[in-house]
Amino acid sequence: MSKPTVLMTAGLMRMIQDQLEQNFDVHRLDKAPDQEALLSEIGDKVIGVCHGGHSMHVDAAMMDRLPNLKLVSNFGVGYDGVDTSAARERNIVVTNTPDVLTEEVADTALGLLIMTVRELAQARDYLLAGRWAKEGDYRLTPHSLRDRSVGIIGLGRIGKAIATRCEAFGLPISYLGRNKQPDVAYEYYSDPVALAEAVDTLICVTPGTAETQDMVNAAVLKALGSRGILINVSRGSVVDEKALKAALKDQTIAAAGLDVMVGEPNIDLELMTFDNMVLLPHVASASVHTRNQMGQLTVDNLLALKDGTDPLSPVPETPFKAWS
Ligand code: 8YV
Repeated sequence: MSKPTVLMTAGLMRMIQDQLEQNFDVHRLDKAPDQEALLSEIGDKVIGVCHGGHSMHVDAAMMDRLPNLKLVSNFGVGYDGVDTSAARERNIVVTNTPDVLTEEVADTALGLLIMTVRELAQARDYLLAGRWAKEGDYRLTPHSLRDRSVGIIGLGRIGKAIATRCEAFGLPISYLGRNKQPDVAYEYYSDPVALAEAVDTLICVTPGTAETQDMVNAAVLKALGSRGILINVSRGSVVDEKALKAALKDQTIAAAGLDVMVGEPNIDLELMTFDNMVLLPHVASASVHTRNQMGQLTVDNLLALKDGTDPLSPVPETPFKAWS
C-alpha cells in the first residue's frame, strides 16, 4: 500500500524528516526547483502539510492547490504563517506545539531582559575587544533590574511563565490582554499606552496577528519613557521597528532586546547599529531538548491523521471534529 503524502514547506530537524519519511511520501516544497510544477504533480495527493520556518506562508492559494489537505502541522507555538480562516473554511485542522516550549522561551526572555538591562552583551564585546586590560573596568550600567516594574503584553502560557520568573526576581507585574483574567492577581490593562505609562519594562509575548501588528508603536514607546526597556520574544510584527529605531536614537526609551524581528532572517541591518540594543537570532526555544519535543509533537499530529486518531494540539481557530 502506498504511503500517504505529506508536503514540507521548510527543512526541519532530521528527527522530524526521518519520522515523516518512515510514515509518509514526503515532498519538500522549499527544495522544489519549480514549486508550481510540484504542486500540480502531487497537490491532490497531499493530506498533510508540515510547516516550519518563517519564509513561506500556508495561505488560501496554497490550500486551493491541495484539495485533499486535512491537516497543517505547524512547528512552533506561533502559527502566524498559516491562514487559519482559510483552513477553517476548508475543514483543515491546524495544529501547533504549545506547552513543550513554554519554560524554555520564558527562560530566554529573562536572559534577554537581564542582558539588555545590565548591558551583558556589550560588556562581553568590551572584554573580547581587549579593552578591559587597556581601558579598565566596563562602565557601571545606568540601569538595573532593581526598582523596575514589568508589563507583559500577552499573558498566555509563556507570558505566565515569564511572570512567575519576574516574581522570583521581586518585580511587580502588570499585563495587557484582550480580557482581564479572573484568576490572575496582576494589574490588568487593556490599552498598551496605559500599560506602558504604568511600567518601565515591557515584555512582548503575544501572538503575531493583524490585531497585534505594530502594537508597540511610537506612542507606547513614549509612554514607556526614558528608563524604558523593551523586550520582544513574540513576533517582529508586534513592534513598529521604525518607531523603535527613532526611540532608541533619541533615547525616548533606554534600551531594547529583540529575539524576533521583521523579515527574519533578512532583518533591517540598521537594527545592528545600536549600542543600546541586544539582538538574538530567534533562539528563544532553540535548545535540542525543547526543539526535539516540538518536533515530536509536530510529527505526532501528522501520525494522528495517518492513524485516524484525534490530533494532539489543534489550535482554537480550527477545532477538530473528525477526519472527513
Ligand atoms: C519556533 C517560535 O521554534 O514557537 C514559535 O512560535 O517562534 C519558535 O519557537 C520557530 O518559529 C521555528 O522556526
